[in-house]
Amino acid sequence: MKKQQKVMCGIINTKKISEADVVILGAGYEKTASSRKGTVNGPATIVKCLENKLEFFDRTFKSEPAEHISIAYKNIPNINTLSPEKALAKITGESKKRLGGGAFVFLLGGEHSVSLGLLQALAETTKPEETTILHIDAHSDMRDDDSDYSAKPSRYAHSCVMRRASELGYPIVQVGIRTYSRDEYEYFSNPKNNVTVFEWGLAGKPVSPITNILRAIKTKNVYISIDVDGFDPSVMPGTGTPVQGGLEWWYGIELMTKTIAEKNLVGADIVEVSPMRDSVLTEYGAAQLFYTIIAQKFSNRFTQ
Ligand SMILES: [Mn+2]
Repeated sequence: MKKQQKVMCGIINTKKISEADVVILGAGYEKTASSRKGTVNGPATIVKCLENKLEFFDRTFKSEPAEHISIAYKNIPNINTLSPEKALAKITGESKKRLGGGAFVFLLGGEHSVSLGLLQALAETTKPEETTILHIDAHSDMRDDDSDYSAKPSRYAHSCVMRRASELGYPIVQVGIRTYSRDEYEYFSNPKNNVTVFEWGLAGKPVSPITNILRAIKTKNVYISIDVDGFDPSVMPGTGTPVQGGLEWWYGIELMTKTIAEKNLVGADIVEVSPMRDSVLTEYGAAQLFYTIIAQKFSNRFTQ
């Protein structure tokens, strides 16, 4: 008798990873996390929402984007016991494999350090100088190392990820930033480092207009890195190091869709989802962000 195929009825709609338009890579790594843990479960929890909880129909496009895009999920196993360097090497290797097959790679963390794995892979095919990272976060993540708060200092901790990306040559535009150290301040204030920071909540300028942010992205290519703590904790409560006064939900959605409509999105990640016992808001929000980003990226397939 023929073996019954499992019916794929969610937004993740294929198991053929090598043929998918979009490969979601699950990187549940959290070894350098400094506060509340739990991001190791982030990818699986977001994927569950994508499998059977989110609405298929997109009211912006009046269409079912997932019917026009093949989307696969691949978890990168056994990385949480590794050193940051070894975990990153695994993420880079897996990313290269999927990029080489022509897929758009969307990384789900895990802590923010995992983003560097995909950014390193992308740097091998396109010059980093030609891709701007649009970085949504409460934190600058521009430390040189985490020795000011960790007993075992690392230069690949989550709080250092954008410093390492900057050193690779990526221009960076940061949005929603509302806490940083002196070391980070000095780094991003130096024009040589090509970092533009849109801080939230400084006197007289609580929120920056989206047009100003788009103007700051000088390259055609863009990579979007979303730390969910960039959003207000009322929107994304399930995260390790929350900071009050973040991005409002519809502002974030509009920033994503307008950026992707104007630019060429080459990769993306959503990190720092740490599922809570009493709230599912964060994983639902992350799943919706994923679907919104992918729908906009592939919208020419279902619009005139
Ligand atoms: Mn953060």
